[in-house]
Amino acid sequence: MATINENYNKLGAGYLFPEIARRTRAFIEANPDAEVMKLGIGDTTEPLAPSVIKGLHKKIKELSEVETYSGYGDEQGDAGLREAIAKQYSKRGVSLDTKDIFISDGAKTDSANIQSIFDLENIVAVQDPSYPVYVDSNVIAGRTGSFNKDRGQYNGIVYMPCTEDNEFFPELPERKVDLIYICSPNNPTGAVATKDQLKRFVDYACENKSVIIFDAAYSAFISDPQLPRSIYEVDGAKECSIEINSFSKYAGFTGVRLGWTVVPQELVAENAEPGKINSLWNRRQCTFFNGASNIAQAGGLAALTEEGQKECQKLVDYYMENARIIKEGIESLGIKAFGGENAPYIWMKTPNGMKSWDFFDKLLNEAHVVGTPGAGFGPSGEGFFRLSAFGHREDIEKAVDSIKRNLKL
Ligand code: PL4
Repeated sequence: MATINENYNKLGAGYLFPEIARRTRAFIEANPDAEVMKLGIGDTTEPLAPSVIKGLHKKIKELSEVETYSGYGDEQGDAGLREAIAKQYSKRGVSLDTKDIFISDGAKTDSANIQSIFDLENIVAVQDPSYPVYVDSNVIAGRTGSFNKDRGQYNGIVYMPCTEDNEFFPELPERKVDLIYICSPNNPTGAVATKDQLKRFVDYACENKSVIIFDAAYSAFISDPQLPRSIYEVDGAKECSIEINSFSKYAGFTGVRLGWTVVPQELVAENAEPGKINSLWNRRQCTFFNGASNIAQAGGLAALTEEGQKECQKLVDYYMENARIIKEGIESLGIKAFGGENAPYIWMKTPNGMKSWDFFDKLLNEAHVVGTPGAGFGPSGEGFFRLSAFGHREDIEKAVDSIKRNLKL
């Protein structure tokens, strides 16, 4: 007799982003003449960089000829791509063995799966608010109790509030925790952790034999040279941190699908000597994953050439100019807004303390603009609203203009 994984029953009815898409579709159906501007899901809109397109074409050509055709690749990823990624880290003073780098089909997959190599008894701490995958994957794995509706939290998870008072970076957890998810530049708040802030968590993790899972999917959006793009820029981080990254936002690969995860051989846990966690992730990937698409990997390699990097930087700059336009527009209405510098998300306070889902409906109905309610990222997101800077410039300008003209404050 088959039975289901009942942990799924603990989850909220729908995952955040499909729910936004559903509500948007419903609005469009009811208002077919309305022009809806989407600043909700953080999805890239601009075409791939010319070098990347060249790299993709070259690979397709190779695949189309018998002499150069290739099938399955290494589960860990293409050796040349792993080397190119290691070279990027070395520019920031971080030395990584290519064996530490595992190519993936994107940061979402790895940020959901990484928990599977840790014991179910581990206590998980998350920034609140945070990208929902961290919590949901641990709920599904069975590392939590039920959802507490009053607190808006799962029992068993330690929520680390990120508020205006702490500039959206949390204090150290008051109780001992084992797995700590940190995202910087942060989705959704747009806050970027300083080296000192990360150092406090690294010291905590080393002292407590905890493991930090550091999601750096937006690292390319950091332009301030003082801010760390990788947790490994902090002394001691290799012994206690896993880092996840992506080509999605840097190179516009949200549809192409490519990312990587660093599991340093130096990483340890209570019952794991150096090398053990690296070998577990290797084992996990070899069993569950057949490697990223060779076409996507060729594109990624092209994105990391000198030319490719210059072109991808232009894409990043484009979105960051969008971020500036959005933030300035929101602030011109007297609304407090955070992020949007070194990060592609603007984290605005809802006007008059409105509930964030109520504001979602108001913004859609009055200004025809879609955003993401802060409460969807955790209880500390209530009273906030996320606007994404990914979009065509024209649409961003139209959206800001419509908010200014039509939103009734
Ligand atoms: C929509 C902190 C976006 N359907 O594309 P990936 O898998 O390399 O990266 C996913 C990812 C990983 N880590 C962080 C992220 O913010 C994201 C992408 N988040 C958003 O709007 O918050 C896209 C979400 C996607 C989803 O359901 O995750």
